[in-house]
Amino acid sequence: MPRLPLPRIRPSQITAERYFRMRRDLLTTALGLATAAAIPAAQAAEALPQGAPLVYTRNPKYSVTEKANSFEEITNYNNFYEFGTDKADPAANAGSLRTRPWTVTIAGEAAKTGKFAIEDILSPHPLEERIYRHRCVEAWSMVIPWVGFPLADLLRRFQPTSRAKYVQFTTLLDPKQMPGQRPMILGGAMLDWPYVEGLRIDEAMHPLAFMVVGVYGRVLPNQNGAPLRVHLPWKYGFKSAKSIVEIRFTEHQPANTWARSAPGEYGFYANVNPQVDHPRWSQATERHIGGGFFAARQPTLMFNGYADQVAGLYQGLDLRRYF
Ligand SMILES: Nc1nc2c(c(=O)[nH]1)N[C@H]1C(S)=C(S)[C@@H](COP(=O)(O)O)O[C@H]1N2
Ligand SMILES: [Mo]
Repeated sequence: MPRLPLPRIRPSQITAERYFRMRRDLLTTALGLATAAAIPAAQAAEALPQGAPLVYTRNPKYSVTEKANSFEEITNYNNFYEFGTDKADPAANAGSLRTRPWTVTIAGEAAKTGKFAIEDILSPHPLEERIYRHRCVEAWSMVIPWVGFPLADLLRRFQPTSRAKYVQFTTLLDPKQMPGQRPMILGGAMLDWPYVEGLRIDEAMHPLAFMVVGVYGRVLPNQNGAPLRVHLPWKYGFKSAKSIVEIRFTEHQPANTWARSAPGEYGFYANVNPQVDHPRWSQATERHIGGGFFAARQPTLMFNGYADQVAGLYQGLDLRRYF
């Protein structure tokens, strides 16, 4: 039986203040924690080159058994409008994104807020691999072996207050590094930058909500959202913000970029739902990337196949209205 790499320390068991003052090795000895599966110090602290191997444990409980897409497919067919609107643009243009040094601001309705080095964001979290379905609103899909850790474990460390009803994620804003953010080129005028996304706090705390730092056991390539992106496997891909620089706890539903650009087409919830069509195309089926151009489309599953796990989050919610 593979051991589940669940955190052996709850963030609530240590005060965040103590945590942030301590070096990760100090933390290890002072609290006697096993860090076998946590990101080794060198792993977290250095400017990890893309493709560097990560230490992780596979998590079968949260993995599908379908065959994963190839590394080439996962890293060459992307949506990351900051680097262009064509599926091949992010692989061609994202290489120059600098992912170290990198800071993440924690803001809003939480006891612990501030600006943190990515090393401090990552170091307490043991990494696990989860094979997740990934369904884009444009009706294509993949199966991806991500490496990361539960989003809930990260959020709890900052002690959200009772007013924290939502979480907003913000992507880096840097037109120098992100050509798609410059007006007039690569469709840069299309969206409001920076890219923002949001979740209800109970969605963000759901055990499936995953903070991703790698794929196929290696540091995430920039085009997939390095150094830090979320993945919500039961939602359309656009909910999963890439290259995150801010996480904000809010009392009110935060804006999200695609809904802002076309509110009739993209909603806040964006749960994968074969019964609710996009106004311009059906969501009943999807094209599996790698299946070949003439391969039969496959049926799209309610909540992307995760209904058993997430349907309870939406009891009593009209999914046609809250699409
Ligand atoms: N910052 C940012 N995040 C983003 C996007 C984007 O354009 N910018 N595209 C979204 C969409 S539409 C999808 S389908 C997924 C694609 O993730 P992948 O390229 O790793 O498959 O990223 C999402 N996150
Ligand atoms: Mo998407």
